[in-house]
Amino acid sequence: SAATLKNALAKKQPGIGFWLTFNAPSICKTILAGGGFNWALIDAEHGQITDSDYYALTNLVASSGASPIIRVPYDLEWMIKRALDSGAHGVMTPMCHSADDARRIVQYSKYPPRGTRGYGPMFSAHSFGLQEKEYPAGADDNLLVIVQIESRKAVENVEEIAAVDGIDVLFIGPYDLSKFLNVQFGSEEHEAAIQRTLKAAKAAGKTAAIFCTSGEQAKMRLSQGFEMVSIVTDVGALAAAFDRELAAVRGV
Ligand code: 3PY
Repeated sequence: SAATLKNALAKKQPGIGFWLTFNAPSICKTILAGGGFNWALIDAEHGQITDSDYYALTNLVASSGASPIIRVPYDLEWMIKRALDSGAHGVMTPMCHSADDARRIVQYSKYPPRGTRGYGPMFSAHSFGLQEKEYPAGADDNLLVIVQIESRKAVENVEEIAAVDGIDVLFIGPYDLSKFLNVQFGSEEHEAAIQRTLKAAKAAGKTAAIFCTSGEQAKMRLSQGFEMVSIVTDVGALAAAFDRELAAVRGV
């Protein structure tokens, strides 16, 4: 299961994943049981997930054959370190606004001499099916560094961000993007920013990715050339199913 997503992307297969926000291995396992995903996002930015949940969730996702990606709350060195040390196959940072931000994130994600990641591979090895001593040699190359493009400043700098060596994926956060652009979700300006990011990623040979809220939307993005998409969040799917059935019984 090691590096499932990275291998899929290298073979030009779509990376199809979902968002986990509950700190509940039982929910995670239920979703993964059917198979078919090549990544899952463990959300410690907006989700109910924190450091002490990481290890169980990364290993559970990896055991199903998908790549566990952790979204850290912020792009701080210690946060990235704790995510990677817990067995994430990739780290996602919110709010990357510039090439300087991107270079810092790469630095935090790589061991010396490339970067400044501290040495502590005792637990990171397990989700790759490796022993501690086998992990460090491949870590810099196997881990995905994923930055979110979700602000006006990020879109203005997106070609430079895409060119930063060590950045693997530009991941659009469309909800924050609409807020930071101060335009309606789905408006012409919103879509233009999305398309500019897609183009910049492709021109730099990086993976273009976007958060979606349905399989249909994700399919549409794949047809536009995006290579990595999420379909739903655990909480979103659960809430929608309950709303729908409650409305049915109440007859509204
Ligand atoms: C956004 O749409 O802003 C995201 O980051 C997805 O959670």
